[in-house]
Amino acid sequence: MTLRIAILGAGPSGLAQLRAFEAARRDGADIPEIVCYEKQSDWGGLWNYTWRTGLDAYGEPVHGSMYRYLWSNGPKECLEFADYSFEEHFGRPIPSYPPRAVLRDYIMGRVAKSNVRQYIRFNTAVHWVDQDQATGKFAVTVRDLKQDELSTEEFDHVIVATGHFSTPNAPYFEGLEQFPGRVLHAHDFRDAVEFEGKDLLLIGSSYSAEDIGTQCHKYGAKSVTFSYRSQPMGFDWPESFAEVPLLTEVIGKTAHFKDGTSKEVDAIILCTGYQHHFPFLPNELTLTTHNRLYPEGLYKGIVSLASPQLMFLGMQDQYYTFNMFDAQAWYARDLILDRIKLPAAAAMEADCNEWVSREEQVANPFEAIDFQAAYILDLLEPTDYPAFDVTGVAEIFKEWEHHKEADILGYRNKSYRSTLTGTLAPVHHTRWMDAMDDSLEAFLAEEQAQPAKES
Ligand code: FAD
Ligand code: NA7
Repeated sequence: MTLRIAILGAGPSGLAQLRAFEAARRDGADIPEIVCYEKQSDWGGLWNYTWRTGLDAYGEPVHGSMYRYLWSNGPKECLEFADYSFEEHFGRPIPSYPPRAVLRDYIMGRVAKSNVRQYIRFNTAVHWVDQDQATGKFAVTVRDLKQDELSTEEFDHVIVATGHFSTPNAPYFEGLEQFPGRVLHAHDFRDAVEFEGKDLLLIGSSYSAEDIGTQCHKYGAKSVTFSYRSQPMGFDWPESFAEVPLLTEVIGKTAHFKDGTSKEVDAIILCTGYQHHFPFLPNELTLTTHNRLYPEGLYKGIVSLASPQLMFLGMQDQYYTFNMFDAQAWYARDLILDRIKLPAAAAMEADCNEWVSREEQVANPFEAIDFQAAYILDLLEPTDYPAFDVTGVAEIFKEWEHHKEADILGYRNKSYRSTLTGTLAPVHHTRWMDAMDDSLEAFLAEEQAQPAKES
C-alpha cells in the first residue's frame, strides 16, 4: 500500500521537502503519495509580500511578516541551494545582498523547474491534526478557503513546515493603550515611508529591530531609538540612532526607560520576536519552544519525540536557511523511504538532549554559527544531498558578522565568493543606502555593475 504524506506549508521548508522527494523520484525511487496544504494562493511562504495585515480575505491569520524594501540580511552565498546555484538561476553572477523579490525568484526558480506544484493544494488552511493511537495514522482536517468547506484526509506521516516567524510575541508596556501614535508589531510593519520625519521607538535588539530601524532611517525617519531587554546591539550607530534600556511606561508621547531617561516618540514598533504557534496541533503532538538553535523535543531537529511519524522542518533559529531546510528535508525523506532507520526512543531522546546541552554552551554568534554548521553536517552525512562546503559557508557568516560590526549601514555593499561556483559576487551598481528601488528589474540592471575586489 502506498504511504500518504501530508506536508503543511509551501514556504521554503515545504518546498525543500517536495524537491527532496522529486529528486528521489527522478533517480528512480518509488515515492509516497504527497499532499501539500498551503493557505496562501501561491508558494513561497514569507517571501510572498502582502499588503494585508491581521486577517486575510478568508478570515485566516495573515502569514506574511515581510515588508517593502526588504533586502537579504545575510549574504546570498550563505543560503545557496547545493543543487541550484544563483549563477545557474540568473545566468550570471549577481551581487551578494539581493532584495526580497530577487530571492523569491531564486527559491521559486528551482521548484518551477520540477513538477512539484501539482502536489500543492493552495488556498487550503490546515485546521486540525489528530493521530489515531491504535493505527498511528493521522487525520488532517483542512478548510478549502474559497469554498469555505472543511474536509479530512488520512496520512501515514505529517511534516509541519508552517514557519515560526508569523505569530507575534507582543508584550504589554504600561500606557500603550493611551499612546497617541501608531503601535504595531514587526509582523504588521509594511512600509518605512509611513515613518518619514518621525521619531521612532523600536523595542527589541535582534534582527527585526536592526533591519526595520535601519530601513526606517534609510527612508527618512527623524530618529530611531532601540530599547533592549537584555543587551544592546552595540553597532556603531549614526547620530540619529540611540540604544536605551527597556521601556518601563509610556505617558502621552513620552517613553520612559529603565535607566530613568525618556524620549518623546511618534510611533512604537514591537520588534519582540515571534511565537512557535501550531493552533492545528493537539497538546500531545505540539512543539513548545522559544526561538533557539536546537528546539527541545525534536530528534535531529526534525522528528517529534512525541510521535516519530510527525516531523517539523525549519523550526530552528536561523543563520543557515534554505540549505539547512534542504538538509532537513533530505533527511526526513530518507526516514520515510526507510533509507535511514530511527533508533529506539531512549536513544533519540539522549541524542536530542546532548545537542540541546551543547547549544547551551554556545557563548556568542561565532559559536552559534559553528553549532548550526555542525548540526547540518550531522544531517547531511547519511543522505545523498549534493555535498556543499558547510564550514566554508560558516566562515562567510563570520565575515558577515565582522562587516556588520564595522558598518551596520554599509555591510550590504560587500561581496562574497560562492562556495559552489567559486565566483566572487560583483558589487551592486548602487550602494544599499542609496538603492531605494527594490525591484528585481532595478537590482538586475547591469549598466553600472562593477567587478568586486577581494576584501
Ligand atoms: P515560511 O516561509 O513562514 O512558510 C510557511 C508556509 O506555511 C507559508 O506559506 C504559510 O502560508 C503556510 N502555512 C502556515 N500555517 C498554515 C496552515 N495552518 N495551513 C496551511 N498553510 C499554512 N531568511 C533568509 O535566508 N534571508 C533573509 O534575508 C531573511 N529575512 C527575513 C525577514 C523577515 C521579516 C522574516 C520574518 C524572516 C526572514 N528570513 C530570512 C527567515 C525565513 O524564516 C526563511 O527565509 C524562510 O521563509 C522560512 O521558510 P519556512 O518554509 O520554514 O516558513
Ligand atoms: P528574535 O531574533 O527572536 O528576537 C526577539 C527580540 O525581542 C530579542 O531582542 C528579545 O530580547 C526581544 N524581546 C522578546 N520579548 C521581549 C519583551 N517582553 N520585552 C522586550 N524585549 C523582548 O526575533 P526577530 O523578530 O528580531 O527576528 C526573527 C526573524 O525575523 C529573523 O530570522 C530575521 O531575519 C527576521 P532578548 O534579547 O531575548 O532579551
